[in-house]
Amino acid sequence: MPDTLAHRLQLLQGDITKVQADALVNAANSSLLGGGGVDGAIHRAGGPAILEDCRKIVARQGGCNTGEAVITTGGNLPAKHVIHTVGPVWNGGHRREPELLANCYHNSLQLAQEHGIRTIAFPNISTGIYGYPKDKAANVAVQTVRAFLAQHQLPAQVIFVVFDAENLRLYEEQLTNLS
Ligand code: AR6
Repeated sequence: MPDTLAHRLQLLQGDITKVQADALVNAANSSLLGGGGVDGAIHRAGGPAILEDCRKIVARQGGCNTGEAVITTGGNLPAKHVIHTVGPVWNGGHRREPELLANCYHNSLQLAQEHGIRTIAFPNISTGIYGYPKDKAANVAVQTVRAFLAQHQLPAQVIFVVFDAENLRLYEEQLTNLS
């Protein structure tokens, strides 16, 4: 990977709600009304303003389809915005899961770019409750983000935030293979 692209990718382990970035991505569900995992953590830390914005989006467009993304305030989070995207539920891999997961990353980055966002942090979408195999998901995430950055100036920085040791190892592997 060209040096300039490698510098635009960062890896962090920890709680995404603590990350200083212009936008955090939330692994939401299509209701946009909250849930467990990282979704629960983001709504808890960000407070009711996020849910208020989500309700307005639901009133306008009835939720968010798998692979699509919407943007709200970051409420009390250090991040100004939250981009909510809906990952696919893993169903064996033959129900367009890779394409839908790639859409999550691509559409979140597209929305970030449209809002002039310079730094964006992603959790490992679909790899918790939705059961997507972590190695396959890491590959889709890194390849999709890399392809987007190669074509666009913004976002300038993308931070992959891993929570568990297995994802840390997988992302280290993916990012090393690229450099
Ligand atoms: N910071 C960073 N990563 C986290 C955090 C955190 N605070 N908490 C969990 N993770 P999941 P999904 C990691 O289950 O699989 C919700 O109920 C976690 O270890 O949050 O896309 C939604 O409402 C895993 O690697 O999201 C949906 O119904 C990754 O975040 C459903 O879960 C994603 O795990 C979405 O399932």
